[in-house]
Amino acid sequence: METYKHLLVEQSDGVVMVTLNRPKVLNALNVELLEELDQIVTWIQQEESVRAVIITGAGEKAFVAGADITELRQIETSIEAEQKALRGQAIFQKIEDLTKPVIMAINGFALGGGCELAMCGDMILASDQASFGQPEINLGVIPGYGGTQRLARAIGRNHAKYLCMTGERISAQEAYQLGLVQKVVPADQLMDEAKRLAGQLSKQAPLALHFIKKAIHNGVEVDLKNGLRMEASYFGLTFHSQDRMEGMDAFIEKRRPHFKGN
Ligand code: CO8
Repeated sequence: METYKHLLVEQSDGVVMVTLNRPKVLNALNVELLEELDQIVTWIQQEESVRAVIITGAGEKAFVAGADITELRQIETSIEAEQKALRGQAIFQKIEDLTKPVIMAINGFALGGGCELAMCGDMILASDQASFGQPEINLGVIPGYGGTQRLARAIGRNHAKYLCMTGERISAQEAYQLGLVQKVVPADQLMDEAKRLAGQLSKQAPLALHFIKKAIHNGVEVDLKNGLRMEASYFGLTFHSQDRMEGMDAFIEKRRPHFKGN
């Protein structure tokens, strides 16, 4: 594994924790950090021993307070802005497409690019001190790392329009009520809960986890009939694995399954 300037990476028992580490600027996403994120995601995907991922932010205040506005200020043309948005989108997509479960542990502000990054995880766990929002409108621009698209899919068009058009921040509790966040926990319990959840996921059958992600991601983009067809096909594919024999044998033998990922 490489060493990184803006990321802290810890690995134990099949779980990798990536901490975005620019706390002086509330972990704002600059180009260097994004490229490092791309590298670590490539490594995570390739590394068989990694069975679950946690992404969080350094410090007590922020997960990520958005793209780095000092860098955005220097963009000179529409083409350059578009290219930078596309590059960030591609990196975020790579996170969403990881075949392993990704928990976003939101320890504070998740704004702009931070909210967009959070939405690329499989589940969002938030501290009760966290807040979410798409404040790009206050800068005279729109979300560029997927905010208009993933937010509308996550909470519906009207709530997404409200948040993007007003730029208002919402609390973790409100985000939970909207269905953006899956669980809110007291701030001092966030990392313990993220590790507990990651530990649980790291012991599930990897192929089945992968196909659940794929079926849900691909399924929501098509009509129900085709989504169901897709589900049946992925269901069939899980029957190629040793893990499904292990899961079913363990049930019959009244013991815990030991999934190996084959
Ligand atoms: N970029 C750069 N620096 C930042 C950012 C940011 N997004 N957010 C905070 N900082 C810096 C501040 O400038 C400050 O630095 P300094 O100490 O040197 O003055 C430091 O972090 C601490 O911030 P504050 O003093 O402002 O802390 P407060 O507690 O008073 O406020 C807030 C916290 C409310 C989070 C406030 O910092 C804020 O509003 N930040 C900006 C939030 C924002 O607008 N985010 C959206 C950015 S745009 C975006 O994400 C677009 C994504 C798509 C881009 C696609 C093309 C590239």
